[in-house]
Amino acid sequence: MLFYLPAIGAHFIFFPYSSEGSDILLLTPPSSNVSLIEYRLIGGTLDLYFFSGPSPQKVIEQYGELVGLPTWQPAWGFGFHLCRWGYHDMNVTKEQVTSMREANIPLEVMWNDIDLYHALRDFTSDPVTFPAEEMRRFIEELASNNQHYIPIVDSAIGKQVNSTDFNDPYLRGAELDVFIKNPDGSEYIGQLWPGYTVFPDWFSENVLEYWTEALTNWSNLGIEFSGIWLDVNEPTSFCDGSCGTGANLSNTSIPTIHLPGDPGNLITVYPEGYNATISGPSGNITVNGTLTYGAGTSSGGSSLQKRGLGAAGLHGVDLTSPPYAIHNGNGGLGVGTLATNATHAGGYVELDTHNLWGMMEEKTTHLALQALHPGKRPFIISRSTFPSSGKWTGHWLGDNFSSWLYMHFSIQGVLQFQIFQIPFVGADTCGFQDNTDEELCGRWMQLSAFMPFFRNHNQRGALSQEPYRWDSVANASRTALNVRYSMLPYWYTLFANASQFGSPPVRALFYEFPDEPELFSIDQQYLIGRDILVTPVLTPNVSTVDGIFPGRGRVIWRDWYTHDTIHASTDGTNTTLSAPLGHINVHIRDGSVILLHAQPAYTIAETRQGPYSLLVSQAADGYAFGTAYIDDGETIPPTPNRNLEFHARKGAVTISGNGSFDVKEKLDSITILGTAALSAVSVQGKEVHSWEHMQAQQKLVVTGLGLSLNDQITISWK
Ligand code: MIG
Repeated sequence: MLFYLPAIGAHFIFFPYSSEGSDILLLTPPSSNVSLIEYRLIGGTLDLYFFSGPSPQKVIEQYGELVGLPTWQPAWGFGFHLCRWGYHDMNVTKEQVTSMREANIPLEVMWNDIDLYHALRDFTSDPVTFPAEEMRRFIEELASNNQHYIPIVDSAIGKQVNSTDFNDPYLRGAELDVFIKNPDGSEYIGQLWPGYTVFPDWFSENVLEYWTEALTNWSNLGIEFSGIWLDVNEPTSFCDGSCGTGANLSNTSIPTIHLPGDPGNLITVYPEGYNATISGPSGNITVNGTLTYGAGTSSGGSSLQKRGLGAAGLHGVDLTSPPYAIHNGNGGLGVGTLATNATHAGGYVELDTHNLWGMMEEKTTHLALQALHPGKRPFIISRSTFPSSGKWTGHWLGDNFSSWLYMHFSIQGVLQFQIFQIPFVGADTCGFQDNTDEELCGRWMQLSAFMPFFRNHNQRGALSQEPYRWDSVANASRTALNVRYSMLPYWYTLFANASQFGSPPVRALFYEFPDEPELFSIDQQYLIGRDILVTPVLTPNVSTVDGIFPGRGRVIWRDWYTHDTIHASTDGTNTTLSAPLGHINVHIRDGSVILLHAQPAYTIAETRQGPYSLLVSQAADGYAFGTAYIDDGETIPPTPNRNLEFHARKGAVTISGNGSFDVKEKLDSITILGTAALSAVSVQGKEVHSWEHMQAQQKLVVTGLGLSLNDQITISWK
């Protein structure tokens, strides 16, 4: 928990390190201004750590020192990812890649969900719908276009149902003795999509060998993935306890599942404000040119109750749970997951280690990917996390809903995971559960373009929501992706700082302005690093948005697109900004220098092969400062890199650097905001004429530079 102590003006984190189930209660007795935190643990040890800050950023960094700093992400991971449950064969999957290209919306990574699997089993591909050799060709074609492929890995391994059924990942795991057991040493058999399943035991001796072999075999089969999506790793089990022990495994009716979108489980809910009676099931904003959004009533609040694993049903307290029943809101501790008496190598029981399962899977997967692709940064996105998960994986925020409420929640989620040191995080853009609509999806594509992990993911059977489906969403996506890809050097530097120092890439406003209490509760805006303020639209049927511009008038905020100075309220209250559909407000803080890609392209690789530009946003006294970290974007550090420093004062900008990485792409242009009228510009001491000055924005743009970022650079004007 991150706290602020007004009396001493310091922030601190108070962190209980325990993997036990627990209740953590924040109690504020009536008529008291003192809050108490009560920890109720059901076992294990409780270590308390205090991090004294004093600044919000410092406490987060200090916490990172304890749990481990975030893994380095490959540059391509910052591209746009497209996924859904329901790309039911290879052709449909390929069509997405084609349609994205035709719509000229950058697609970096194509994903498949469990549709890919044969008999819903891990490490397979369906021989009819996803033939492995054709998948190999498809993925190789992606690779030849600088694109990537990511498949899902479920937590449970399908048990063989009879003597003629072979499932190598099961057989090999049994042979290597890597599966979780019952207390009597027999196999623990739960249930997931493939029916009866066993679960890898990450404590077991051979599990890394097993997992590496399984992933390698899968890749060799033709599923030549660049990264891995780890799902249902709480881990999920659909039945109570070891339900397969003693059961008839060839009973093919197990489990009885009505997949979303199938008859009996149709998806009929739309976002707040969407009027399906008027607009029909299309999700479109307009019918015959008439705006329909905003016509209905909000349904957002009720969807909160639908969170959770669902399929297991409600149960009384499990006999194997301890006497104190924690308030987990889902019945007994084994509901929807492994029973508390499931037993690991070394005799560890699930009761004590449950919360570690996902993190240990992430670590094992990370090491397996390193073995498969030596020297390359593993790319993993995982659902379950625990302190130190960030060392191994990124995270998506799980099954959200296609609603304005959940789009808003995604900001809180991303901010929380910065504190947790799992900074590479994002929501299912346009929403997972229920149907999205054109307006929500357009706004959400723009918001997520300014989040670390950017993936559009959708529920099986819901309205299709790829960004090319609606013209307005396509436009909004192209615009926002263009900004995102140009900002990549900035994101990349922020993540290098996260991996080296634990600094949070995405920040709540008060991290940067801790003396302005009006910012403490702001979760509708956020900062990317120190310098970029994002003010998204989070409600339907509006064309303006309110936001606070931190600094109470002492900071000059400039519009990202126009470079105009914002005339914001100076007393910590809201300023209203124009925000028509297709426009997301982004502002640049003064005193900043940001390195950009000058030619954002279709893929990250092509973008990185283009030239750089520099954006200098001077403070009133001319001061500005920034840094950039550059390397090859894929090798696990230590690897050659270059650290650049940018300094500006009235009349000059200098660039200096150190490191052994050879930056081949040239600095093409520089934009300096906050310059008064001028008559001459010099580059490296020589006067140049390829410049323009715009008085309205006090903007100097110098083009045609062709400078090497390996050299010291000085640009001056008078
Ligand atoms: O039990 O693989 O959160 O993203 O599409 C549901 C199907 C399993 C849950 C994931 C979701 C994924 C879905 N999975």
